[in-house]
Amino acid sequence: MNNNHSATGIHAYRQGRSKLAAVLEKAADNAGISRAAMIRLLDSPAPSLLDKLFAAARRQRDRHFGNRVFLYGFLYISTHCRNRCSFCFYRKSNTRAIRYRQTPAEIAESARQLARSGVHLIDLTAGEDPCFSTDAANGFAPVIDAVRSIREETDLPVMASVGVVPDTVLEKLAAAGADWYACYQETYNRQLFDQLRVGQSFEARCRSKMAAKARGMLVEEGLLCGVGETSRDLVKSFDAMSRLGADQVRAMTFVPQAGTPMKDQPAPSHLREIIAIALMRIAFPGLLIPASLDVGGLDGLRMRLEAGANVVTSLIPPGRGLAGVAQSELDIEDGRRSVEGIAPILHTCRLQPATVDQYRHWVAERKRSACFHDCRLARAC
Ligand code: SAM
Ligand code: MD0
Ligand code: SF4
Repeated sequence: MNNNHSATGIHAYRQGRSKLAAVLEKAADNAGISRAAMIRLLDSPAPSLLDKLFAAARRQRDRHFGNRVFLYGFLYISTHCRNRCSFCFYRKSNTRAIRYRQTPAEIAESARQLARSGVHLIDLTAGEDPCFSTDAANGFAPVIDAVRSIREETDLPVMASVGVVPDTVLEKLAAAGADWYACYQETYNRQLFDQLRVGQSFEARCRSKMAAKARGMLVEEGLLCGVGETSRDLVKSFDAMSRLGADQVRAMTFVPQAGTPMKDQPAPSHLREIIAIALMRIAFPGLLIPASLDVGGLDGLRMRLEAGANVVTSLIPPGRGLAGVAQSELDIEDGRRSVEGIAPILHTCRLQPATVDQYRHWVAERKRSACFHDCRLARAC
C-alpha cells in the first residue's frame, strides 16, 4: 500500500469509529442499535468504544430497573442425561462427570436454604434424565412434584430448566407453580446447532419454548459464545430471541470440559459474552439478562454487571453436594456463589438486591403485558 492509500485507510477507520461512538451515544439515549453496528462492535472491539457501549447498557438498565438486581438460586437436581451435547460435561457418555439425583427431601431442604439466604427465584435444573424424561403419562413426575414442593416450602417463583418437554408437561409444570421455562437454543445457526446439540431436533427445542409462551409461562432463551459462531450468527440469534418473545435472555462463554469432544478447544475470551450482554441490554432494555456465576465464578461477576446484566444466576448453596453446569465446582463449597459472597461486588457496582416482592411484581407485570401483547396481536389478525 502506498502512503496515500494507507492514509485513506486510517482516515476511513477513524471515521467509522467516530460514527460508532455517535451511535453508542444515541443508544444510551434509547435509540437502540443497528445490526451492522452490533456486528462491528463484536468484530473489532476497540477499548474506547467498549467503554461507551457498557455505559450505554448501564444507562438502559438504570432506566428500567434502577439499581436493583434479581438473584437466582440454582438447584441442579439430576446430572444424569440421555443426550450428547458436545460442549457439556454431563453428556451421556462422559465417564468423568459426577452423577447424582437429589431426593425430594434434599431438594426441599436446598430450596429452604436458598430462600433463607435471600434469593428471589429457584431455578430447578436437570439433565434429560432417563428416569423422568419420558413421554409416559407420568413422565417428569419428580420434576413436577419438586416444583410443587418448592412452592409450598418457599413460596418463591420457580424456573424449570429440564430440557425439551411435551406440552402436557408444560401444562403440569405451570399448574404446579412454575412461572418460567428455560431452554437454550445455544445458536440459531442450524449447522452449528447440529454440531453442538448432537442428534437433537432444532425445531422441537423451538416448539417447546413457543408452547410454554402459549401457556402463559415466561421463557428464557440462551446463546453460547466462543463455539465457532460468527458475529452475524450472534446477531441473527438476537433476532430469533426477539421473535420468540423471550422474557429473559442470556449469553454464556463456552468452558471446555474434560472428557468431551470439545475438551481440547482453547478456552475462549469472555469479552465476546460481555459485549453480547451489553448489546442485548440495548436491544432488549426491559428484559432480564443474567450475569452467570457459572462461567467466570465470583471473579467474573463485576464485568458482567458492568455490561448491563441485572440478574445474578447460579447461586448454589454450599455443603449440599450440588454442582454447576459449565463450572461444576468453582466457588461452590467455599460459599463464594452465595448471596453473602456476591454482596461486596454488588456494592462496588452500586447495585443492590431487589426484594422478593419487587421480583414477584416484575414477573406478574411481564405475564400481564405478554397477555395484552398477544391480545393486540390477535386483534390485528
Ligand atoms: N439439560 C437441560 C438443557 O440442556 O436444556 C438443562 C441444562 S441447561 C440449563 C445447561 C446449559 O448450560 C446449556 O444449555 C448451555 O447453555 C450451558 N452449558 C452447558 N455446558 C456448558 C459449557 N461447557 N460451557 C458453557 N455453557 C455451558
Ligand atoms: C446458570 N448454571 O444460571 C445456571 C444454568 C439453567 N437455567 C441456568 C446455566 O448459569
Ligand atoms: Fe444434557 Fe443439557 Fe448437558 Fe445437553 S446441555 S448434555 S441436554 S445436561
